[in-house]
Amino acid sequence: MTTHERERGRVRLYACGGAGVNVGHKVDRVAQSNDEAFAQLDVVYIDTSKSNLHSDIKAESVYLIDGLDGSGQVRRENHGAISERVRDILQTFKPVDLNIVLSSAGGGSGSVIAPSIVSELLAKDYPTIVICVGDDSTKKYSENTLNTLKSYDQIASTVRQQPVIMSYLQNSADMTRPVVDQRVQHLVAALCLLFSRRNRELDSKDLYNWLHYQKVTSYKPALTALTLIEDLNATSLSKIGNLISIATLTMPDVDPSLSLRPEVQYVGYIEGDTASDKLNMLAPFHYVTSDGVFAEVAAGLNTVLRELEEQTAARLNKAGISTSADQATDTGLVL
Ligand SMILES: Nc1nc2c(ncn2[C@@H]2O[C@H](COP(=O)(O)OP(=O)(O)OP(=O)(O)O)[C@@H](O)[C@H]2O)c(=O)[nH]1
Ligand SMILES: [Mg+2]
Repeated sequence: MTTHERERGRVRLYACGGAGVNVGHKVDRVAQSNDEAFAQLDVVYIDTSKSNLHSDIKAESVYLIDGLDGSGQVRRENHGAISERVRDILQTFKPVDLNIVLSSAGGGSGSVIAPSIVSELLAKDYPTIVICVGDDSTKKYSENTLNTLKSYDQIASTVRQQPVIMSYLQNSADMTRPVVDQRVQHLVAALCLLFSRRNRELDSKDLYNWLHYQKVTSYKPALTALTLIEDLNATSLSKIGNLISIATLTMPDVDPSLSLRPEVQYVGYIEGDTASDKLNMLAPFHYVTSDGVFAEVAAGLNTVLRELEEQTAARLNKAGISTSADQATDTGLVL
């Protein structure tokens, strides 16, 4: 390393709960950890059960909350045991330059572990990004997804008063699990490029303020959408709301400016096109935080839940098959 060369950036992915472990493992396998253009990525796994762990995951990368075996989709079930361990989890797996916290929002474990970790990371002011996979295919998944998003909203606006920057993806017939998984892998790689410390003119403090936008813009800390956009045009913007802060990676000969003026933009120059080739993205590309997305997601989930409630209310109770003439023994046998 010459005196001008900066130390390579580090990214840690906290993969929480079943979906976190599954997708984190995929990210781990394709991690560009030997490529100097990317930050060094390290995936750690945190769950209440062993059932999603793969045999090639190293024991030292795993934190199992002992004595439990899943939460059975009930978020309240292990909340106490989980919150007791959060500090120990962060002692075991110390935060680095960027901390990405990944889980489903629909299960009972990852959806509690991940926001608990995020709350603690933000309390200590560590750069943090959440990747959250929602689901509205059952009542329980919808309820859990909504409450998980509400948890992040509370953490951001009230409890920590720090933005929770989240990339939200929802499993569905149109966006199947493998497609979601692929998108997560791509985003993690793109974030490793952004936090590599190899981009000219982009300092750690720039990235810190990109995430802590309340320090440089008129926006207040909130649950905030993160979107990776190659071609920032009117169509891509209509879905994500108002732009808050933008980090852009480009090449020395490609102008990074936008057709509209954001409140703040941080630009870094990647050297050579190998990195953007690997990501299959054309420079300039933008990491955009914006104030849209979650109001619509919450409205969608509320609609699903309301429809299911109406169905429940309209349901006729099926009569049992026993009649008052039937006599059961102490253990319930009708003879
Ligand atoms: N995209 C994607 N979604 C997954 C994957 N595995 C599980 N899910 C989704 O995650 C949700 C279920 O949550 P899990 O993460 O398995 O639950 P958990 O956090 O382990 O919690 P419990 O098992 O209830 O203790 C559902 O919406 C699943 O569709 C995966 O590999 N990829
Ligand atoms: Mg599980």
